[in-house]
Amino acid sequence: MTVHDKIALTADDLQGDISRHLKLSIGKDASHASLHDWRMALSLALRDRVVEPWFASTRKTYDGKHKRVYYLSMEFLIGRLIEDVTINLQVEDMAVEAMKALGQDYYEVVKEEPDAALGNGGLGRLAACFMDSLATLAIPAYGYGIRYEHGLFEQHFENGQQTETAEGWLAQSHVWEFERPEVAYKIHFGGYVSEENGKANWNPSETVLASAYDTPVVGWQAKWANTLRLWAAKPIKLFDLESFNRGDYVGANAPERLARTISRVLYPDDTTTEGKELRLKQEYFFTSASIKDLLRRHDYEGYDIRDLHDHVAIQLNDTHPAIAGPELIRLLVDKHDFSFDEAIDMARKCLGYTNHTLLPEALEKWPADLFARILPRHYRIIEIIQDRHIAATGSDIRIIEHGNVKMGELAFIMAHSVNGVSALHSDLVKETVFHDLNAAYPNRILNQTNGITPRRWLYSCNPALRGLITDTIGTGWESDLERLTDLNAHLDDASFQEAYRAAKSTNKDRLAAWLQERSDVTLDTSAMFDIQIKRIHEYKRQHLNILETIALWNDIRDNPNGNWTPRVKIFGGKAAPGYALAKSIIRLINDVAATINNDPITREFLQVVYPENYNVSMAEILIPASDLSEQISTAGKEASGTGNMKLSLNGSPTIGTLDGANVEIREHVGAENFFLFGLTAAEATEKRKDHGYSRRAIESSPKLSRVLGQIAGGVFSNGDHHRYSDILHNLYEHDYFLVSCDFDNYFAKQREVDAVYQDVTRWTRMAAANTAGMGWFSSDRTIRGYADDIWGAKSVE
Ligand code: GPV
Repeated sequence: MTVHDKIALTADDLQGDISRHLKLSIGKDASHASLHDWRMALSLALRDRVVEPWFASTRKTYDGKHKRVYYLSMEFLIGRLIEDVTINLQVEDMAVEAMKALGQDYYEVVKEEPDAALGNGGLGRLAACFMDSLATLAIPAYGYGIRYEHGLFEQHFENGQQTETAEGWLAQSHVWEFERPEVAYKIHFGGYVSEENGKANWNPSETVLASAYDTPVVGWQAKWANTLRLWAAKPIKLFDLESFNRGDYVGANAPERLARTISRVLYPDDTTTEGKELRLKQEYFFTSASIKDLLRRHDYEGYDIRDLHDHVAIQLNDTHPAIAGPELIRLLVDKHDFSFDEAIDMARKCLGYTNHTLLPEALEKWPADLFARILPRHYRIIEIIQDRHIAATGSDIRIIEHGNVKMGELAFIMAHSVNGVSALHSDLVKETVFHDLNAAYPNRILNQTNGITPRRWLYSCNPALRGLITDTIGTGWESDLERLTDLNAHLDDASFQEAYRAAKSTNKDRLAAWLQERSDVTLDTSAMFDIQIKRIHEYKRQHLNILETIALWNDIRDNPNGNWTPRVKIFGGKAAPGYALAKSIIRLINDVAATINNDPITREFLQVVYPENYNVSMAEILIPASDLSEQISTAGKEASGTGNMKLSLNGSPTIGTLDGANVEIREHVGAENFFLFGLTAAEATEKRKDHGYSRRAIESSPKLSRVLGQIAGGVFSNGDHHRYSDILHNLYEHDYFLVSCDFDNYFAKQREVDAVYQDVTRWTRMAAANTAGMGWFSSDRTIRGYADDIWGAKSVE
């Protein structure tokens, strides 16, 4: 049976469904329909086809009494959904045909869909890839998160500087979701705890309603579909009639405004935390609703609460939902008569925790007084967890320390399994942040190297390469990505190489056309496209990249008749609105771009572009067009990276450090197909002990000294000598991220890249070897690892 039989669909059916939805669901006549109306109608017609597999999956889970996975995440960075669904249902051709018959261009309609940007970066996108793989592997699962009214802010550049405006994806109706008004839980905050007959009783001072919205997530070829359940905060009382009658019309709306605030906006911080009360409320809000929901389902199915761990695996995506431990214990003790020991034991059997960073500023902690004020019962429970932990292990690690509640320690102690996200990162987790807890709980820490879904990050975003792969090795790789190694037999085949180059050049043309239309920028598509796309952060070192760009510009100017390899340096990424140094780096990149792009001497060799508002949809255009992937974080600081995987898979070799998953990427694609530079994590740690290292490194590098002198001299800032004093001061006086120490090595490696790029055969082989070697990085492999090692969950069928 093909997927089309399964969902009973032909292009005619689809066309009929679209027309019917346009008329009956949207209320528009074809002659008056806008692009937006067509998109709604198309989406609804596609959604109809997801519902059957969705119901069937739910039925099978109930009938087979299968264990369910609950993935709790503050972020799901989904992007657009139409293509996701047409790809997984394998109806792209049909959709194109049906829309054409209706006088519409499918691809124009697709472009009209706003990104669901309920996440900041890698952590949120990982959750989205995991949802795709869970459905593809037919593992019964729910994603639980927050239905933010405003996702990640929109980024604009004004005179090169980032400004932010609110994003409004929900200003129009979100057709993929189903509202579930009957699924709602009261979530409490504040108040005090009293005791009655030895039972604790929480008397909260504030209550909001968590109301469910479900989006089906269909897997490859509609084999299975799971649910993404997002919670919206609503008032328990819609409207204060008393205030209204008094003539206080603003006050009458207060209950609604207050409640709604909780799910209003995604915190735009990435790998830093903001100790804000509202953030803690968001975390508890969605975690409590999710735990209550899974307990209700367990009860509804008639299972004994004492068997919860046989039916439920809860994964905490970072510490943001770490309150799940105390919340589950609270419900078991206060509502189900468990003893504390029994409840702690049960919660631990259900919980797994994934750590995504070693950066100290990202390890969540809450002022104890704030925490105790918002969640008084949980605060008490955490004290009890801490006491039992100390009594059982003799460890002197505390959860509450120096007036803070430390969420990393809480998550670690409450989980039966703690994992890092790359081999190197997991080792460092054991050696550093959780050194002592690892000793107290040996074997609790394990590794699950991140992955990416090949459906979105190859099949959907790169039709040119998709076609070549299928022509070369046949189908099946889409859900068995390690089959890409079959490409290895063709790497030296001239016709394969030519086709591989043709695919890349199609993608570069597509990017060039997109940029021309969007920003009126013209790209030289024969130049190397050198891409760094990710959040702007000191440890990711976009400044290393732009400093190297300036040094190259100098060299070209000094010798304009040299044998230069033309390059386009492309940057993409947002800075947290409050992160001043990251914003300075953005401005510097834009300033340097303005100077270099207007230089007639270097113009044919070097161009810098930085399209504003990088997001998932932009990544889908940039990644397939990339020739060189910049993964240049300070070794030991990038937990994994996932953009590194997307770029390499799409035939873009990496220039990078031995950091995060770069280490494993290099092993899989072969060291000869990876441009390695820089200090190792161990060397970086040593270097930092070497007082005055940055000034010495700068002074011993003529190229870097010259570049920093130019910046200080105002070459890129219209003579303003102070515009970049923050960056300069940082580099000379401190440079924790070792930009100065890695600079010369990086510059030299870039010149090696230039030379190899001129050898077209060698370069093509390298790029294709990257594609061939990356199969292991499918998130299907990652999810199998979690299912086997952490969840004890199985594929159905
Ligand atoms: I903590 N990550 C993120 O995107 N946001 C965060 O708040 C935190 C971590 C990222 C890491 O920086 C990446 O190295 C990693 O690949 C990604 O999480 C997914 O694990």
